[in-house]
Amino acid sequence: MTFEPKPEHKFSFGLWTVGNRGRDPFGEAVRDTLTPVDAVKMLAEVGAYGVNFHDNDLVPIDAAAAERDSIVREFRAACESSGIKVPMATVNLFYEAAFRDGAFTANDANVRSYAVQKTMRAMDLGAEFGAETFVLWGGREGVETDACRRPDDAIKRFREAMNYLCEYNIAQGYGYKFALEAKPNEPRADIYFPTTGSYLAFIESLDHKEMVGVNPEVAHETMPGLNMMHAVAQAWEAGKLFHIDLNDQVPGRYDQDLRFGSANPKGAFWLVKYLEDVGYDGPRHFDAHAYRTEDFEGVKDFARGCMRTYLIFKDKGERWNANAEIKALLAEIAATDNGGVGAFSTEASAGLLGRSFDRVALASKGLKYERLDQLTMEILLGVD
Ligand code: GCO
Ligand code: MN
Ligand code: MN
Repeated sequence: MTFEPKPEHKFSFGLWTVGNRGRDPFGEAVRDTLTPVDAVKMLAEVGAYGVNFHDNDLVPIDAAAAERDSIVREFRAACESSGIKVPMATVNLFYEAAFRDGAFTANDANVRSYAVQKTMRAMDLGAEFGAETFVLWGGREGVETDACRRPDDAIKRFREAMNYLCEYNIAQGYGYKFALEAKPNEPRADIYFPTTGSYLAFIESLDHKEMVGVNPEVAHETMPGLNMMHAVAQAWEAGKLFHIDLNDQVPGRYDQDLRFGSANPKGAFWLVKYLEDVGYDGPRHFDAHAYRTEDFEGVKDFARGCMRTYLIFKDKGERWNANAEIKALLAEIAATDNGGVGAFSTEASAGLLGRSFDRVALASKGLKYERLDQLTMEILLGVD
């Protein structure tokens, strides 16, 4: 097993991930600026498939039209010569002071309009590179104090912006799928739509709900102690898993953006196995960054590590599925799953009410999940 990343694995990185300079609230940058063109070359070198960007990762916010055009030309040439795709684009609605009270949900209508305009322009930019998915992460859509607005007004404003952007997508013929990315907090004390599940419910209220799905992130579900794989499974079951952000995180801490699989390898294993078992075929986007201790070589180690860990878990998942003892235990589980209540009818419900269940017998046998989990651990620990 070489665990070499190949284009068909669809591994992608954001410009902001490999370009992260190690700045944090307590200290300045420790690495040099990585230009977008150099980032693309590096991603090709380590075997990635794609690169993603926020509008201003590529084009500075105050660039004149001519500068924008030459940046786009140069970046496209770099992508083409190194065979790197742009599967996803996004918009930065968090960095500028104008967004200090939110973007689509800000109280000032001019801020909201500016945010929608900036998003339309970012959609134009992504479309120039053939991006198929447009991610929206509402990092500033939240509060420190609930005195400032009613949260349901924020939801209504977010809906208005999404409906507008879907119409723009149609009018321009871009064919984007929007992927909404939830996060519970950071940089705001509380961010609206704190979980993937919140967005899944909200999407149903949109004019073009078929155009909008989710972009769950490991760290964002893990910060509040939730199970990422369960969030992903709910999105998948709803036909809404349009993108995914892979990284790692210890629950309850600040937003760590650790290398994929490095904090909770077992959770990462179940996630990879799930994605592979159901046949998710979108990009595997690593939204993480190298430790602050690293130089440029360390950033490559980080990027290679994310992809290698994914591929190792993919292999472990195949071993899990093929393991004879695991298969036998799963067959025992499946044998008990014979029927269920089925669809409601008056007769069927009368039948169900008339059945007698021996509830003591129902709990008479151990379920062997200890053994099943130990077999899982032995595969993970490499002694199977
Ligand atoms: C974060 C987020 C971002 C978004 C990105 C794409 O915690 O900062 O994960 O990295 O994914 O802005 O929209
Ligand atoms: Mn994040
Ligand atoms: Mn993210």
